[in-house]
Order: sequence, then C-alpha cells, then structure tokens
Amino acid sequence: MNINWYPGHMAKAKRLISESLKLVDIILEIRDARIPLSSANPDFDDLFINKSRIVFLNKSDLANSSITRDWINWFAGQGIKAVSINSLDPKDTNNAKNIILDTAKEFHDEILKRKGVKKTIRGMVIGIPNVGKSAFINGIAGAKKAKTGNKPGVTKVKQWIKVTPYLELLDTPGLLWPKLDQREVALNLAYTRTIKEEILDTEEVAHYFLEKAKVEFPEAIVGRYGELDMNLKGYEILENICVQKGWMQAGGIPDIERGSRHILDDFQQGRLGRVTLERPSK
Ligand SMILES: Nc1nc2c(ncn2[C@@H]2O[C@H](COP(=O)(O)OP(=O)(O)OP(=O)(O)O)[C@@H](O)[C@H]2O)c(=O)[nH]1
Ligand SMILES: [Mg+2]
Repeated sequence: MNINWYPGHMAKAKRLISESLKLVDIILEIRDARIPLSSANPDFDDLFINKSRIVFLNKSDLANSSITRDWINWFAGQGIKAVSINSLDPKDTNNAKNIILDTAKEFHDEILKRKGVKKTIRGMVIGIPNVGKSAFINGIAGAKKAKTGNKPGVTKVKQWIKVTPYLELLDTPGLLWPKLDQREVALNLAYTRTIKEEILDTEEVAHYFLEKAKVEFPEAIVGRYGELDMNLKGYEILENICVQKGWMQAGGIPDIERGSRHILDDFQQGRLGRVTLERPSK
C-alpha cells in the first residue's frame, strides 16, 4: 500500500510552522502513545534542530500503560524527555502544564536576569493530524479555546492561545510527510485515523489490522467479538466476525465493508481495550 498524500494545506502548514519558529522558546511535540515512532514526523528533526523539545505521548488512556513506561525509558535513553498524557484528563494536563512551566522557568529567569523583564514564554504545539494537539492545548488552558474533532485536518491555521499571563501556546495544523513509503508506518497511521478515511481502502486496512492483531493482541479481538479461530487468515477472521455479530447483507453474505468499519472504529474508540501497536526495540 503506497499512500501518496500531501495536500496543499500541508505544504502551507509547514511554511507557517517554519516562519513561526523564531517566535517560540520551546517545542511541544505530541505523539500517539499507541504508535510513538510512526507518529513522529521525520521532517521535525531538521525543522526543530537547536530548539528545546518535550515529547508528549498522548491518548495514553488508549495505550498499554506498561509499554508506555517502556517508551518513556526508551526516549530517556535517547536524551529526550517524554511524558505520558491523556489530554482529556485534567489531572494529566495539569501535570503537563507544570512540566512546561518548569522548563519555561529557566528562560524566564535568564531573561529576567539579563533584561530585567518577565517575558511571556511561547510554546509551539506540533504533531501529525488528529493526534490531539488542540485537545492538549484546551486541557492545559482549562477551556475549549481551540477547535477539536475526531478526524484529521480540523485545525487549518495557526492560533496563539494564552494559557497563563506568561505562557502562550501556538496551535498548528497537523503535518504528515509527503510520501508514506513505509507500509508498516502508513498502516499504523491508518489504524489510528491520522490518514483521512476517504483515501483509504477500509477493507484492506481492517484486513491488515486483523493480521497484526492475531499475532500481537488476539485476546483483544476475542474479548470483543467472541470465540474465533485466530489461526485463520485476516480476511477469514473478518468474515467470521461479521457472521458472529450479524453484520450481513441480503442473501446471507457477510457485510465486509460494515465489519471493517466497526473493527477500526472499535480500536480507535478504545473498545478493544488498551492496545499499543509499537514496542521499543531492545
Ligand atoms: N481518548 C483520547 N482522545 C483524545 C485525546 N486527545 C485528543 N483526543 C481526541 O482525538 C481527536 C482529535 O483531537 P484534536 O485535538 O482535534 O487533534 P489535532 O491534533 O488538533 O488534529 P488536527 O487539528 O486535525 O491536526 C478528538 O476527538 C479528541 O477528543 C486523549 O488523550 N485521549
Ligand atoms: Mg487541531
């Protein structure tokens, strides 16, 4: 599966992000805790060289918490501070806010010493589409100041949001790289709904999802859809799930399209339990 997708608004978003860089003191990179590597944008490393950066592993409520801990250690080993967060939980966003303020304090104190003024710290929130950038900002601001939605491409322009008198966060549109030539990465982004549904073959995506599930998390599938022979091929498991759940077309034919949607939706909404799709390599 080769998804070649780089809509005009993304090229514009990248320009807008580079232009704003000189205004910001700290980069807050939001990744998906279920796919901490696939949700990294390879463009970011070049774009944000020499900037102080914190990685937030968001949607941690949907991920396996023990694997999230492994990831945090893995990032620490790379010299990167990573923090687990559920942006919809005020306890977590409050913690994130304190971490940002602590980091910002260094800037504050230095500028206060040099110039005698208390400067507003500006943080830029970046990440791939639909990863929860706007929800993260709303959580930290304690108010719905940025528009959110469960599909990629909700935020179209940049927007500064005042969080405290001395902290402002910049919401940015999601950035995805031009050519998703790594199949595994493209699929992970499809499962988590980073790539627009309209350009995907839902049945193919669900089929690959089940191929992965039967090896890595069969209990999540059986737990949701009942006893299934997980030794079968992905397509056969998909058909059996449709039969079991009564997702049928006229004439007793399994409604594969409907089944595919259900399965991906169940995963995205956390109804399969807390499932992480990527583990750090040892
Ligand atoms: N379960 C869960 N859902 C989340 C979390 N953070 C965000 N969401 C949901 O994920 C969806 C996308 O959130 P947004 O904040 O709009 O994502 P975004 O990164 O701003 O997306 P774009 O602006 O389209 O790039 C929304 O339905 C949010 O409610 C989280 O930590 N846990
Ligand atoms: Mg947004």
